[in-house]
Amino acid sequence: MKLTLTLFTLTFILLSTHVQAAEFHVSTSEAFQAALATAANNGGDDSIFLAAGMYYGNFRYLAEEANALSIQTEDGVQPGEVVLDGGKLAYVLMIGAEDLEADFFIQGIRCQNGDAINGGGLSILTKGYVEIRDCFFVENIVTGRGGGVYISNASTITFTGNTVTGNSSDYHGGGLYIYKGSLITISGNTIARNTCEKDGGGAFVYGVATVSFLYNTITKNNGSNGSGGLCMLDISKVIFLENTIIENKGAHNGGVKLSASTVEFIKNTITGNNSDSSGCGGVELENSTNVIFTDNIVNNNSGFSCGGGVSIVAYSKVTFTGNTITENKGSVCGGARINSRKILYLINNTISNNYSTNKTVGLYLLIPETTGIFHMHNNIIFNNISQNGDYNDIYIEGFGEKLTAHNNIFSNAKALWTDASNNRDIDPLFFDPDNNDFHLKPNSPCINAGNPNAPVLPEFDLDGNPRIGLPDIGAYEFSNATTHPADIDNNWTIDASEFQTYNSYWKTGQLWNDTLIPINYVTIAGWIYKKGQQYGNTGAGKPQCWVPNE
Ligand SMILES: [Ca+2]
Ligand SMILES: [Ca+2]
Ligand SMILES: [Ca+2]
Repeated sequence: MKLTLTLFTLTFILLSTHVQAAEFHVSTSEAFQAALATAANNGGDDSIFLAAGMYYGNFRYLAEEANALSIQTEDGVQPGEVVLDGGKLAYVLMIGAEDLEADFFIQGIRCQNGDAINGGGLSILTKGYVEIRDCFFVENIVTGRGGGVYISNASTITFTGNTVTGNSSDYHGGGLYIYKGSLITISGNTIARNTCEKDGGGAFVYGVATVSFLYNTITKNNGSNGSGGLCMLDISKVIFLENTIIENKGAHNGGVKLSASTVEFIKNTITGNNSDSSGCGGVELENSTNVIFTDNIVNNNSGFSCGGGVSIVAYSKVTFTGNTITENKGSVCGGARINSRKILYLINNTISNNYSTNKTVGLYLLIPETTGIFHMHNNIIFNNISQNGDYNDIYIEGFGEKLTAHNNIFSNAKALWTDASNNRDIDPLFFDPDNNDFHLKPNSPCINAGNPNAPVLPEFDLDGNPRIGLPDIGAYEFSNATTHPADIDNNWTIDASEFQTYNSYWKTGQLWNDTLIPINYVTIAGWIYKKGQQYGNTGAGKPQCWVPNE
């Protein structure tokens, strides 16, 4: 009925001189395909609304006009309740507007069981704007690029809140493949368990001016002959912020490989990624000019030749601050390998407990230019173990013009410092390194022992806490002054009403200080409340830092 009315309206619109947007409301596969066919050449912008349900078919929109199209769920339908199923016969949804500046908005649909050359779940060709939001791309396969999603030549792309799982490609981009564009924002997506034969088991992005990659979870993807989690090549600028990259695997790179001129790599967690025949386990940045690598946790990755945790090649400047690089394994270098041509700042990092079979373990620097400058202040580079090398903690190849090292902790270094002071070989007293807690113990010699005049000194530590007194050495500032968030009156006891308030917020999923309460915070609050006594803060990682007083 709605469709009939809409077609009547549409006829009226086409007869009138002023073209307006048309609306289609569909609930069957036939009606959806008919709406796509009509929308493709009716000369106006269109919106197609789908009712909840299964839609079997291989749907296509071949534009004969540069107008916009939106495909979305009916009001009140939850994301994923509209299921498009390709039956393993061809692509699920193909949108062709090649050489047209047509805009597309797709929201809330699930595309599954596609089988195509490129973009098994969704394939979009346009020069316009593409927005894909709250969709699911599940178990699609391709022989070419982009098992789940393929987008080519769009000028601007917003890819937000989508779930891309279990897709596969015989070439690049198991889950997602994006080819060219000027401005791409990929945020809040889950990209998991996708596989490809070449690069980018989870996602592959090529030839884009600016990529913002924010708040995504990339996990358990596999690139059997290339890189595992994510691969981006030929990019001008990448902003890589607050992503979680876990347990991806590739032959030549495990977690993330970026080839981008400018890289801002901030507050990411990179753990348990693995590269088994060559390359880097965790993060590999190549062909860069300027790199900012700040406040990242790179833990328990395993690489083959270049670096277990991190490998960076930059032609101008690397600012490497406030990171923990721990428990990584590699053959040439275990922790971080940095090739910096001009300026390298290495300030307030913790690079510990890495392992290498060959040369160097903690930090391996290549300073190839005689004019190179390297400033190393306030770092803990400790307990890195090399099977065959002489220098466990630091190995510098090349000379440089100025190499300074102040207020660091390390055991041994192959380095010709031009200026060095206050460097010590001493146990930093980590809180619980066996359980990956590299916070400082209350009696750590690193507390207030950093250089306050270090260049680019991070204002906040890896937890986001401010400096207390003089800066501490390493990525974490020791702090035992913070009370548990459940302790509303900050009197170092959690009474019954405080616990019940906190617990009820957690149970009902309400925000507490603008964040969802994690279950382990509630567990700790309950334990302190049950003990019925004052508690203290040990300075460990949250929430384990809060314990009843003995
Ligand atoms: Ca149209
Ligand atoms: Ca301090
Ligand atoms: Ca209290």
